[in-house]
Amino acid sequence: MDYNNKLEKLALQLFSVDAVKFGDFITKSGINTPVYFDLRVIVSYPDIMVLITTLLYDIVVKDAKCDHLCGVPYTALPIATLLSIQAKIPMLMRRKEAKGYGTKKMIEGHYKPGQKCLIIEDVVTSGSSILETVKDLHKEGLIATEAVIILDREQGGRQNLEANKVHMKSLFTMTKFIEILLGHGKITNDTAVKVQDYLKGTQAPPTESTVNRILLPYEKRAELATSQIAKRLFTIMATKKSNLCLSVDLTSSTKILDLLEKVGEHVCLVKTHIDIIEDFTDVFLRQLKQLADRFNFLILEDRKFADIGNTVSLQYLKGLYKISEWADCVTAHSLPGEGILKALNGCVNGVNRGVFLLAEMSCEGNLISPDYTEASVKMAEKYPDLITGFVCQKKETFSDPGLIQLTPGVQLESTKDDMGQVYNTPEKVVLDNGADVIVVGRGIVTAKSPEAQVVIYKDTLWKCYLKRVSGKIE
Ligand code: 5IU
Repeated sequence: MDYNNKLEKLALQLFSVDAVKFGDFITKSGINTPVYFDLRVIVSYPDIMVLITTLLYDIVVKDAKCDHLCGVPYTALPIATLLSIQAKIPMLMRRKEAKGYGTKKMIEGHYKPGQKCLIIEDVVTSGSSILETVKDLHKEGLIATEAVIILDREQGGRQNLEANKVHMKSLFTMTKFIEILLGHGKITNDTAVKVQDYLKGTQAPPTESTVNRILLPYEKRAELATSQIAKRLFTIMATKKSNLCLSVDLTSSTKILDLLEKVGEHVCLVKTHIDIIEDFTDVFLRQLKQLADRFNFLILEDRKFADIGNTVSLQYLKGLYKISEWADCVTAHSLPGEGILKALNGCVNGVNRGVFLLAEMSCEGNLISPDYTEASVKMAEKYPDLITGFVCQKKETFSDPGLIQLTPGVQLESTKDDMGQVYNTPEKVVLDNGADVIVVGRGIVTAKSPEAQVVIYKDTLWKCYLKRVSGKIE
């Protein structure tokens, strides 16, 4: 029997066991629908289970390059089990609720961060169930960018999933399914037209996660972050009520330490350019670390690594500065490709480290194109433990709510410097452009009273953030 015959057979069998019904129904989300799928009943029909498994195996699973299969609870769980056995690919199980005791683990089974997981689901409407599973897998450092499903209701799920970087393959679209039933005289033309009209008029709303990066509070995003450094930074931001990163572009170590002594309590992150300091010593680093501990901020070395992996690894671990030993995170260009992310390991001597990847720059005439930005975001997806976020200027650049948008080029007035730097206002970058952590350098450092100015920036930026998450914009 060829593929199309098997599909027809499956559609007819599903119809005959009432896994699909026509009439007037109300869906989970409260909308009326003339067609209703309930695939939970298929566990009572071993022949149908076998047919579904064979088809899913043939179209996707047999060629899938994945380390695990994971069914979306509950209907897809037995199907995932059968596929796991047939393909000899280990399965993972996602809980619906976290255990009430012990670890709050949502994913059962043995796995390692960085492994790939193929998602199995029965019916997709908005795609939100798959996205919940993806989120839980991401939290464990697993990669989930592919899903295979039985039926796509064609109500926006595919688009929602694509927007969240999940590619879906289905056995049936609703249109195809209806066509088969109509062709076999199982439903009338009227019913088929009703379903088609319904599909045209009823698209599921975009799922929460395609819009929520901008509207979610930092506490919530800490929970969604995979990178440990992103988690810590979000938590610090929420605790200190500060989304301000101070860029200490000063060439004297004592001046840096004096400044941080005065302003450290107001910032969540301190950004350094270690190679501009003229009197650098190890003692400076120790004192910087002590300030970071005392005032609870993280340190970002803005090294903008840009070489081949081997050189970057040496620049990161060795030399005078031994950046990996003291910087919680660093910045890196995506220009050299993935080798750079392999060099910047997410864990150095048992301590978590992060990377902000450059996806855009604030200066006029920079050569970064929209394609380059998109490719940088794509490249980061494979390194969920390492990537803390992106240095970028626009909210559209990425959607993952567990990642941080670090935006430089900010002053209270929009201006420029005489070497191409472009400044936007706090309102513009937080409310319009999606900035999560805002980098301010000269706006504070060269002010007459940095200790007064830092409070102004902190309060202004935090107010913008509160307005943003209140949902009263957009
Ligand atoms: N920085 C930018 N723009 C960028 C990137 C980094 O300004 O696109 I990537 C750095 C440079 C400087 C700091 O260390 O952020 C901004 O300092 P001022 O606020 O003083 O311009």
